[in-house]
Amino acid sequence: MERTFAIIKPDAVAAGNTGRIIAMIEENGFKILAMRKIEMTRKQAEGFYAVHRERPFFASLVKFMTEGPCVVMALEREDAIAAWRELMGPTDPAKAPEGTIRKLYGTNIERNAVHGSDAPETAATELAFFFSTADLL
Ligand code: FUP
Repeated sequence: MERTFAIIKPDAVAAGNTGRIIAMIEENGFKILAMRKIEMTRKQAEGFYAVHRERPFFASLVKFMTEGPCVVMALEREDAIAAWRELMGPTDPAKAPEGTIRKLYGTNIERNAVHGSDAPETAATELAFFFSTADLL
């Protein structure tokens, strides 16, 4: 079993797609270990996306991620990191295959509905950023 970190981003929450995305997560065999609806502060968004801080889209990304509530989740499944990224689809919804969450609910490369960790190390860091050990037992 593997764990990954997921976010239903502010665009998808505001559009009323939280329930449909959670249903897709469960239909695809993920167990939701922990889940919380939050409004990210600017400091949290800047910290979470610190790896992108030199990129031209950073300020806009932080603004988007703090514009309204999002849902943070710890997911567990066999091969969870790769399986969740496959279900999300690629970063740019325009390039996403039919049936993926970003194809269904994403708008553009920034407003792309969901986040997922890209490797075991980032999954561990991102899970610990939003959840405590006691949330993940
Ligand atoms: P992903 O792992 O698919 O979420 O993609 P990245 O880690 O490359 O990017 C993280 C987030 O930065 C994306 F979800 C949206 C944002 N981004 C942009 O806004 N513009 C870009 O050109 C690339 C990424």
